[in-house]
Amino acid sequence: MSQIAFEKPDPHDFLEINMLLSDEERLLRDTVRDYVEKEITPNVGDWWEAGEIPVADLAKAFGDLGMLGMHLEGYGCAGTSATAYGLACLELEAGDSGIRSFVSVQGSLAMFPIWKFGSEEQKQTWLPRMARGEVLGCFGLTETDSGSDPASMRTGARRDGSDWVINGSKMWITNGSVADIAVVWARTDEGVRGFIVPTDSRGFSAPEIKKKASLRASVTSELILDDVRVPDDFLLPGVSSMRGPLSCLNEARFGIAFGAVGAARSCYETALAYAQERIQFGQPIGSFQLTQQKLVEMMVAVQKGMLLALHLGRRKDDGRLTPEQVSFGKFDNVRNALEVARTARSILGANGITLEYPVFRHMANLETVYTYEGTNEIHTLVMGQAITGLDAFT
Ligand code: TGC
Ligand code: FAD
Repeated sequence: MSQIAFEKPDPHDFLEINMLLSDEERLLRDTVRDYVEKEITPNVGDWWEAGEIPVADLAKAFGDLGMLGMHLEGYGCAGTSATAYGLACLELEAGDSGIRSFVSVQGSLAMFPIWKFGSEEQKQTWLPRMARGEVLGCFGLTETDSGSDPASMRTGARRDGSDWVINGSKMWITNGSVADIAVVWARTDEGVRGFIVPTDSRGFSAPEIKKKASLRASVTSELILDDVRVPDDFLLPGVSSMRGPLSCLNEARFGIAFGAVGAARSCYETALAYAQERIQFGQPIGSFQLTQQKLVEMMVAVQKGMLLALHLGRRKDDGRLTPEQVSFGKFDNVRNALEVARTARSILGANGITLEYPVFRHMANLETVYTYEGTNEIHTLVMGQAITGLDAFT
């Protein structure tokens, strides 16, 4: 009787998930991976340590690669599938969560509201330049006293003739001080409305938030709007409720469900290589049962995270992905990535606390990822509400 010869599983793709991707998806993934390995990975530790990123270079590079607003149709955007966008987020976040944030904020949080809720003129004016990386955007929703509960925002806008006058402030805004335009959400007599605010408007300022111990390869800022005046045609006409900003969050959270797997994969692969080389008690630490258990837990988490992300990607491409399912992905993949990062840190011993390896940087970054785009607790409550029908937010 002939025996079936099984190949040994690939430690980097144990379940052969690669086979679930189309040729086009693999090509895109490899292009982004190649870019990250050449341009981001060798430099990002230094950027992170300095708390500075080469904003203009990144914007141009991502524009040239067609990654800004890549899953949007028309207006100079690449129009890829949602799954392809997710895979790009994964590869970027294998480099650094802050670099993935750069792309998510531009595409999902600044371009998407214009694409979804903007007038034809606004789309023509802004989107092609944003897709090329010539105009950078940011997304102003969170305020000092309105984080998980953005509906309690105080920033307000009132009509004054054919203009709007906006007053208030936003906090923790990615790319705030390097953006050319801010999509600002404000309370009005007509509900919550979105405004495209050029950052050189009189009364607008965006001081950068310093002393961050997480997401250091990303610019984070406060936005201050002091009697900022914009014409009526800078108002997004398509939405006048919290549905506006929350719809944008679905897009960005989807990217994070993939992205977190990238950070976890980088930690797992670093720990696996380290465990095979590091000798203690005369043997590689990978030969100890306790280390193998850690490596297996990490590998399983990465593979399961990938399957989950891909499933969400396929559902999104079919137009069937619900916000609660997005919460599932953000919730589970981020908490698991954080656990993988902490475990990898322990395998690296003292080396695990340096920036010579990516692990501590990923671990620190993932603390932000756990909190932004809806905290772990908020996504728990979104899913809790979905399965019980009961609202536990208040
Ligand atoms: P609620 O009263 O339930 O609904 C208000 C309106 O919004 C609609 N809606 C949604 N629409 C689309 N997608 C969703 N996920 C939606 N959730 C609700 C809803 O149908 C309703 O529409 P309408 O037309 O009837 O008015 O909303 P709520 O105010 O009670 O909020 C619920 C809650 C707590 C889930 C929401 O506030 C929430 O998600 N809080 C978390 C806040 C958050 O995630 N902030 C993120 C800020 S941006 C950021 O972190 C960027 S990080 C940078 C990066 O990504 O790299
Ligand atoms: P809080 O809402 O004060 O929450 C504190 C704790 O209380 C959390 O554990 C939370 O889960 C818990 N909690 C709150 N409510 C409940 C409840 N009902 N039940 C149980 N627990 C609850 N925002 C933007 O608008 N644009 C951006 O570009 C952006 N970028 C960011 C970049 C960084 C680096 C960071 C750190 C944040 C960014 N944010 C941005 C803000 C982010 O979305 C908020 O930090 C997040 O929504 C949580 O709000 P908060 O920090 O005010 O925490």
